[in-house]
Amino acid sequence: MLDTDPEGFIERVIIDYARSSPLNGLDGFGNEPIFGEPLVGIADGDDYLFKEYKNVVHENHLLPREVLELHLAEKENNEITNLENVSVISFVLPINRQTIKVNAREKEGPSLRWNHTRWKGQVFIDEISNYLISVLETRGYLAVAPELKPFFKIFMSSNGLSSNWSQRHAAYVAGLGTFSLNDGFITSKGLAMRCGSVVTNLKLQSSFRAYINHLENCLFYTTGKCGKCIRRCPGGAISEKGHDKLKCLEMLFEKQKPWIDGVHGQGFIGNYGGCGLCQTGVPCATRIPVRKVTVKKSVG
Ligand code: B12
Ligand code: SF4
Ligand code: SF4
Repeated sequence: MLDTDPEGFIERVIIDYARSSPLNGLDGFGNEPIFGEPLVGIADGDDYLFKEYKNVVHENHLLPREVLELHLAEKENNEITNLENVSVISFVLPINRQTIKVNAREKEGPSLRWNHTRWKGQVFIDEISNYLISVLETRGYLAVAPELKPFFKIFMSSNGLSSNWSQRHAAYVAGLGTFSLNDGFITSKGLAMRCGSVVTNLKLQSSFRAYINHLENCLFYTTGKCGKCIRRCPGGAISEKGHDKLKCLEMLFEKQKPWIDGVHGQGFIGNYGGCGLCQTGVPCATRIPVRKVTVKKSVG
């Protein structure tokens, strides 16, 4: 199938792994899946948007081709050096609906289910990325998950915080969704999700982008209304001007700490709670929010 329908093959590998891997399980909650069925998109590694990300994300944001070059430079005596084609496989893992429902009831900090999703979910993202890499490497292709490499970095910048490989910006090129007022990435399965990506030299057909700008799926930008996430944020980090990353960071790492260390925090894991209140209890949590169209009745 890799020869005849490579895009379908990759999608199947990701979906099947998410369905069958024991690591996609919330062991504190009857082993319910952490994530539902993934969305998969493909980006052309030479898409012009990746060059724009040197301005829009960070000057050190890597081009997919640079990712493969850095990977090759790490390995000595590499047999595969062909960089004729560069593709980015991006995947979105929608958070379990029950976790979204429970977190939507919270007002000060994350629910236990969200907290476990933050930490165990990231372990699963690393595993699914490594699995996809092994599938591609055993078939003779280069494959790299940039976030798992030593060259992955997060910088403090004038923009707040930025990494040199932004998963959501890769997903945007791969046609999986757009950003929003709170910076969350709204996909066809909503913004309550986590995501990952793998860069490869396998030739793949890129996915269609069914949007014309990077804010199209957010009601605030399309209708001037909504702003529900502004009221959800316990740290005042979201306003009509957007998402204040430093306030968000302060909430996540400092202000929520006493709340999590107290009675609410029993059973919490990781070095911070996770929050995500802006991703739950909002109209874009599990879908692209619907714009209400008023049709005026004509008389006569
Ligand atoms: C650093 C970081 C943070 C920082 C900064 C967040 C941020 N917005 O960048 C802090 C600590 C605040 C944070 C908080 C959270 N994070 Co965080 N974080 C990251 C990390 C490691 C890097 C993000 C990055 O590089 N950002 C780059 C900057 C530039 O992105 P940006 O400012 O949002 O981008 C704007 C500009 O590009 C602008 N723009 C202007 N012109 C143009 C033009 C074009 C064409 C485009 C596309 C964009 C654009 O639009 C964008 C939106 O405003 C990623 C993992 C990764 N490697 O990607 C996870 C990640 C973004 N975090 C994630 C999550 C889940 C969270 C939290 C919910 C906490 C939690 N774990 O529960 C909160 C939510 C905050 C929020 N409302 O977005 C998820 C995102 C899930 C989602 N649904 O969107 C990620 C992708 C982790 C993952 N593997 O899934 N995070
Ligand atoms: S809650 Fe409303 S304003 Fe906030 S991101 Fe979702 S659609 Fe946009
Ligand atoms: S993650 Fe929490 S603190 Fe950060 S913007 Fe969302 S609701 Fe606010």
